[in-house]
Amino acid sequence: MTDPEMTRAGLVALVGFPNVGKSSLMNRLVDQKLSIVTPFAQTTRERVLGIDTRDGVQMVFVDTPGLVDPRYLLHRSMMHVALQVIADSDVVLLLVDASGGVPEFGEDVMELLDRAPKLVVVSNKVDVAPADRRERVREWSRGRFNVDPVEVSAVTGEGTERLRAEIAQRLPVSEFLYPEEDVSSQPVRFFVAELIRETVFELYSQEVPYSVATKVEEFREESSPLYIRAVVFVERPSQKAILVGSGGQAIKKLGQLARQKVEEFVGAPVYLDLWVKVLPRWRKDPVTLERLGFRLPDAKERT
Ligand SMILES: Nc1nc2c(ncn2[C@@H]2O[C@H](COP(=O)(O)OP(=O)(O)OP(=O)(O)O)[C@@H](O)[C@H]2O)c(=O)[nH]1
Ligand SMILES: [Mg+2]
Repeated sequence: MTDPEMTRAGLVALVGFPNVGKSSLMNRLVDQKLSIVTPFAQTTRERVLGIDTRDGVQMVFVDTPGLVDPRYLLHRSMMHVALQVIADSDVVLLLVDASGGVPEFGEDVMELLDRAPKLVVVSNKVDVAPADRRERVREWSRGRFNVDPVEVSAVTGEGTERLRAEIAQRLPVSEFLYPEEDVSSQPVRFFVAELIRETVFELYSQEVPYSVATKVEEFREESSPLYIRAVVFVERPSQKAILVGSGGQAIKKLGQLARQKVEEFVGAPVYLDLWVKVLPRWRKDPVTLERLGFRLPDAKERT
């Protein structure tokens, strides 16, 4: 047994603009592919938990959707999740893409970040960032938050051990929050749905994936191969036609690639029964969003 007086544990939020590498860094820190990664912005839509327990320290990472100006009700849900996570965490990792520009956050976000008691600015993608850009992030971090950034690459792993040490020293002395062997508190169904959605990003042109939501509707663990029935929701019949493709070729490819990822994730053979359904305007409709499992801000915040 680990002595609870000697252990540290807490929630570690990963926040920042879309596409800065939040999900990639979480996967790197937990040594597992838990959160989906694509070259496109606004991939992550919900909070994704990744737990890492080693050397008497338990870090419960919370990957979040990018901080965006909401255009859809779905975006409001995404923003709400990110802000809530900042407020709830023990340590906040604010990620910046060192190969891009420095972010300008709105007042509401800045206020929350200023109040976040333990903020670590993380300059990511240093493997591809020129020296002058890295320097700009340093200046920005010192100017805005009065701290030096920790420079890392989620892709090569450079700097991540230092980051781990910076996180550990900021975590409160506490018993572990989850059993030591847990890697997430989310159900396998969630990860399966996410892997299907990631594959949609890989196979279809940029507009379609943003209209897609995925849900696992049946998961028969006792069958061999595992039987999983999942639905890919789109907003319009024309998108359904694109997803299915002529003679069902496209959906077949999607099913095959997604099945391989799911098999790797669950470590067992899988029968993936994939369906496409039209759910008109689901990104804008509170009822369908909630049915798909998105948490919405209170009605008064939705205006
Ligand atoms: N070269 C390089 N690319 C990276 C690094 N980290 C992430 N990327 C790439 O950046 C892109 C976005 O990565 P994600 O991890 O999906 O970014 P995110 O911040 O989670 O994005 P959203 O969920 O859309 O907000 C992907 O193509 C990654 O492979 C890094 O350290 N170096
Ligand atoms: Mg992400």
